[in-house]
Amino acid sequence: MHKQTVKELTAHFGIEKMLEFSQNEHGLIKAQITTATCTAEVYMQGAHLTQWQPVTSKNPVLFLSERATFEPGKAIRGGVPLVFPWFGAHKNGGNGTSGKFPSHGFARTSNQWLLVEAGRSKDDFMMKFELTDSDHSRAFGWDNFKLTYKISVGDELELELGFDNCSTESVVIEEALHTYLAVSDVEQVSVNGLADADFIDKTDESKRKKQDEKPFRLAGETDRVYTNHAAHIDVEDQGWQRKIEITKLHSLSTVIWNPWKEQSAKLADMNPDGWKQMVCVESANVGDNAVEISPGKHYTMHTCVRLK
Ligand code: TA6
Repeated sequence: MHKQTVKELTAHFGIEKMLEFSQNEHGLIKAQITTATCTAEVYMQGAHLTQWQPVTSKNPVLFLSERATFEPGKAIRGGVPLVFPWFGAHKNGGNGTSGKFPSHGFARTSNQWLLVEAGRSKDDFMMKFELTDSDHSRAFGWDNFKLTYKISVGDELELELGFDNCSTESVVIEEALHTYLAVSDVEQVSVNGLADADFIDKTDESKRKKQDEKPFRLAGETDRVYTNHAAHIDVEDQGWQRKIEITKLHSLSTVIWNPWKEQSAKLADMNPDGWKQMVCVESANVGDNAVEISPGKHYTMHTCVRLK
């Protein structure tokens, strides 16, 4: 598989001062987007959006750990990691991103992503990436597929993840747009849109529980997979006097995660107090809501993040 170089990306897609490419000391290539409405950054590895900042917002919208690593094969802590084709630890084991079956699948650390389209669309800027089967994916038992990931940035953020089953068999995928939202102080935040929803509490032996009707305020380690949940989420941030709305299409799982103090301290790529500045609100299809896709068929999940 040919890997696009900075030179090739710049020649094919570069737009002076609007879309520029650079490479860090570890060889990771980053796209820097600057438009009248926003700035954004996307790493080619994992097609990983690490920053999206509308010019109207004085505070960051996406959280990016100050200790995040930007090295080949390592997941970046923050922005929107792309979870595919399994969520969490693989049933065959391997919890770390370096394990045989890396946590959250192989897509987010793959250097096989190709940029296939980039350009302006109205006030937004759109980039389309593709990941197809390779020796890398076949090592995990995944062949004959194409993943298409469209990122549109402007005063809103739109993400669209499409899967094409190019094989002759049905496949079951898990997927998540593992969005790290930046907040002033997670203890001053309430999450609306979960009332009465069923969830799996991964901090309590994966027990199945039901959300009450009150706005959800995080008060400790939180790791919940809401099932059959299609509703939109509002994250109200008292400290920054703002609301972030996450809407979605064709996603029936919503994951809410914050490691809190104790678990955060175990993450080498997170400041000890990093947990206070973030909450993950993930549009997903996982577990009970994993998606079966027939041969030759396609499935696309959408999510939109906007400041209100
Ligand atoms: O989405 C929540 C979760 O599955 C948590 O259990 C925690 O593992 C988090 O993802 C981060 O996973 P990572 O592999 O990026 O450290």
